[in-house]
Parts: sequence; C-alpha cells; structure tokens
Amino acid sequence: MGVVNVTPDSFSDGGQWYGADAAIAHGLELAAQGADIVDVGGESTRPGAQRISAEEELRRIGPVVTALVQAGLPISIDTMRAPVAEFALNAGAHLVNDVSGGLADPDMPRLVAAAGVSYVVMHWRGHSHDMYSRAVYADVVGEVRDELARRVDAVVHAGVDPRCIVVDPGLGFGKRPEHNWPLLTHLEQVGTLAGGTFPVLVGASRKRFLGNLLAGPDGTPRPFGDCDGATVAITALAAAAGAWCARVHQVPLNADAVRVAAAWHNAAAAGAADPPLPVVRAVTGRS
Ligand code: PMM
Repeated sequence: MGVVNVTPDSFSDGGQWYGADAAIAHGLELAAQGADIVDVGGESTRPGAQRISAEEELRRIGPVVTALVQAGLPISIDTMRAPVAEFALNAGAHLVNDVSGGLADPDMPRLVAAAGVSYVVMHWRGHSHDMYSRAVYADVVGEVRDELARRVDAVVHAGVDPRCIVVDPGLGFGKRPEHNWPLLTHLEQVGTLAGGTFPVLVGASRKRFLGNLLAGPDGTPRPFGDCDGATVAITALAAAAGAWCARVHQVPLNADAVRVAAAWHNAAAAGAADPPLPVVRAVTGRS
C-alpha cells in the first residue's frame, strides 16, 4: 500500500503532496512502482496534531480520490470521518482505512457495512493531540488484542462482514517505541482474535521509533526520510511473518521486499506437510 498524504503537516512527508496535482501524480507513480493499493488521506495524525474540519478534509482528498479512481487504481481512503469515506466510496474507492477503528465517528461502521468494502480497523486509544498520555500498557500485545477484538465485535455488530475486516496494531498511535516492537514480533497473535483470524496491515513506514532506533552516537534521531532502509527491513520481516499489507511511503524497495518474502514463504511451505493458505488479495483480486 503506497501512501499519498494530501496534508501540509504529516510527520513523514508533510507538504510534499499537498496540492491536488502533485498528489495525483504521486499516486500514479506509486501504482506504477508496484503498489497494489494507494491510500489517500487528508488529515494528519502525527503526534500532537489538531483536527481539521470535514470540509477541509474533503477539499484536500476529493479531486485526488476522483482522479486516481478514474485512472483505474485501487484506492483506500484514510479517514476517521464517515462523510469523507462516503464521498470516496461514491467516487469508487475500494477500502476504508479508519485509524480509529470506528471509534471517532459512530456512523463509519454502518457506512462501510452498507458499501460492502474492505475495512481496516486499527488499534487506537484517542486523537493525536494527546495520544501519548494513553500510551500505558502492562502487556501491550494482550491489551491491543483485547481492544481490537472489542472493535471488531462492534463493527460486526454494526453489519460489517467479518471477511471484509483487516486489523492493524496501530504502530505509534498511543504507543511509545518500546510498545511497537513486541507488536511487530507478535503479528500472528494480533490477527488472531476471539472473533476469528484476520489479515493484518502494518504501518511502520518512517515512524519515529525507527528514527530512534537509528539515532546517531549523540542520540539525535535519524530524520524520517532516512529511515526507508529500516522500513524495508520491517516490510520483509512482517510479510515473511504473514502480514497482509505494508503501508509505506516509498514503494519500489518495499515491493521488492514483499516479493522476497513471498518467495521465502513459498519455499518454506513447499517443504512443509500442510501448505499454508494462499495469500488473499481481497482488494485487487490478484493472488
Ligand atoms: N499510520 C499513519 C496514517 N494512517 N493507517 C493505518 N492503517 N496504519 C497506520 O499505521 C497509519 C495509518 C500515520 O503515518 P503517516 O502520517 O506517515 O502516513
């Protein structure tokens, strides 16, 4: 999944694709580079971000979603607002990526259910302006799984088909660096909830915990744009561990990493007694 942030202030690429023309060109480029899905978002969720109005969010994403759908790309809309998702779905978007897992806008699950599209339900404890105050866990994997399971139950109760649900541990959202690593090493558990087993999306690309990991000798975090190598490493490890999707800012090397992981997985499966289920690409229909 390639990211197009139509925002002036996202932490990893804020301002680069802010204008509609630049954002459309970037979406086309990501698809040409191998992205199976292009994720378009108009609201920054960086730590400390204040919310923008729904009108402003629509103004940002509207022409971009419309043009990329018309170009035939599988589009995901990254929004917490039902009216923004509704616009994108009417324009032909294929997937709703809701970082609040349906908590920010109670109308979202019903809208997604009626549209019958795929729904990314991310683990989230509240809006970005004070997300770190909620980053307190005794057992981060267990608590994220329990809270995700409750969200999955709620959206299924609202009518969403469980087969359309993708879950996401929400790396960096109300999580400090030390919380992200155990989630990454327990992706299979994150996707295995009381209500069933779900495909897992991983959004590690350029996040602050990678900059912290790669800090210089004086402790200065590595700038976001220089964390793409670490992102590729996570994509390879996550894909090899069975993740369904990696959400990334730079596609080419991450697409290579996914192909390496698929070959790795297939070679391992060829030697196993019970071959695993084929990777399902619910959005694109390709496998
Ligand atoms: N992270 C960001 C935005 N949207 N969506 C999902 N499903 N998972 C994520 O981890 C996620 C997301 C924030 O990153 P960005 O502002 O650099 O795009």
